[in-house]
Amino acid sequence: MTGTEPTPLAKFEAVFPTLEQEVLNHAKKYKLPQEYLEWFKKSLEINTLGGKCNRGMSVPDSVGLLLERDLTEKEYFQASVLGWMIELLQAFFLVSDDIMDGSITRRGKPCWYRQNGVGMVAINDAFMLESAIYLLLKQYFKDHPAYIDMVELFHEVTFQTELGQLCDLLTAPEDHVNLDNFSLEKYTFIVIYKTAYYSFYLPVALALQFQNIATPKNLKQAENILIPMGEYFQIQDDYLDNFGDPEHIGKVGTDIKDNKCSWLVNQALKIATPEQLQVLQKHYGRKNDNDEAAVKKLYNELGLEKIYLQYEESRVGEIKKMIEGLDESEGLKKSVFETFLKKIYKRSK
Ligand code: DMA
Ligand code: MG
Ligand code: MG
Ligand code: MG
Repeated sequence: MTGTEPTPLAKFEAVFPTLEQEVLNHAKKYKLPQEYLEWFKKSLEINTLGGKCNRGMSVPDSVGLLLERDLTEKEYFQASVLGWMIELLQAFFLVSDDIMDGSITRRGKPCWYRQNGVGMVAINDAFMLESAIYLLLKQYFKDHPAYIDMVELFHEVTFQTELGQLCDLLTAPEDHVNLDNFSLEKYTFIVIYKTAYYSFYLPVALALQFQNIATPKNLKQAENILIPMGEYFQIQDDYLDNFGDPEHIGKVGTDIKDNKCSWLVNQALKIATPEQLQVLQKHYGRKNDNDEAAVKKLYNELGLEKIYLQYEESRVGEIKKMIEGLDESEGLKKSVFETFLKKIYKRSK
C-alpha cells in the first residue's frame, strides 16, 4: 500500500455513512415521504458530524488499549458503531442545549434551531437523533451478550445528563439574578451530571461491555477516575466560554448573559471585594453586550485566567495520581485513562 494513512478522525468518520443509511432505511420502512426523509438525513448529518469526535473515538481507542493490540477491521467497525451512538447522544443533547441556552453558533455554523426553516422542529429532530441510538444498538448488537446492559447504560446516562441539565437551567433563571444561588457544591453536581457521565464514563463503560469484561468493580474503578476527569473537562468548557476564541471553538459563549452557575462566576464570588461583588450583581445575567463586557472586564481584573491555569495544573496532577494508583487486576488499563487525559489536557477547543 502506498499513500497516506487516514487520520484517526477520518477513519472514524468513514463508518458514519453506513450507520446513517441504516437509520434512514428504518424510516423508509414506514414509507416516510422522500422530502421528510431528506430532512432527517440533513438533521443527522449537520448535528452529528463536524465535531472533534473525542467521545466517539474513545470507544475503539479504549477497546484497543484494553486488548493491547490493533483491532481487526470488524472489531474496529463495531466499536466505532458504539462510538457513533455516543456522538448521536451528544447531537441530541447539543440540539436541545442550544435551544435552552439561546446559543448562536455551534461548530462554526448557526445552531440547528437557528438554521433556515428549522426553528422548533429542532425539538423533534433532537428526539429523532436519540431514537437513532436505539435503532442502531438493536441492529448491530441485538445478539451481543451485553446488549441489554448497553441499552440500560444509555438510558441511565441519558437520565443523569438530564438531571445535570435540569440543575444547570434552574440555577440560571432568565429573569432573576441572585448570586447567592450559586455555589461550588451545586456547580460540581451540575457538571458531573450534565457532562462527565456521558462524555467520559460512557465510552469506557461501553468498551468494557463490548468486550464482555464489565464487572461492578471495574465499572466503579472507571467511574472514580472518569468523573473527576469529566469535571475538569467541563471547567475547561466554562473557561473557554469566556476566554476562548469563538472562531476557534466554533461557538459564541453565552454563560454570562445566560446567568449560568459557571466555574468562572464561582471563582469570582470567592475572591471579589464588596465593590467587585456589586459590579457582578449589577451586570451578571443580563442579556446585553454592555453588561456582558462589564463582567468580562471584572474577570480580567480578578485574574481568573491565571487562577484557571493554576487550577488546571493541580487538577491534572491529582487525576494523574489516581491513574497511577489504578489496580489493573480487574481488566482495566492505565493507558485507557492516560490517553483520554492527554486528549483534553490544555485543549483550546
Ligand atoms: C453542555 O453544557 C452540556 C450538555 C449536556 C450539552 P454547555 O451548555 O456549557 O455546553 P456548550 O458550551 O457546548 O453549549
Ligand atoms: Mg450550551
Ligand atoms: Mg447548557
Ligand atoms: Mg459551555
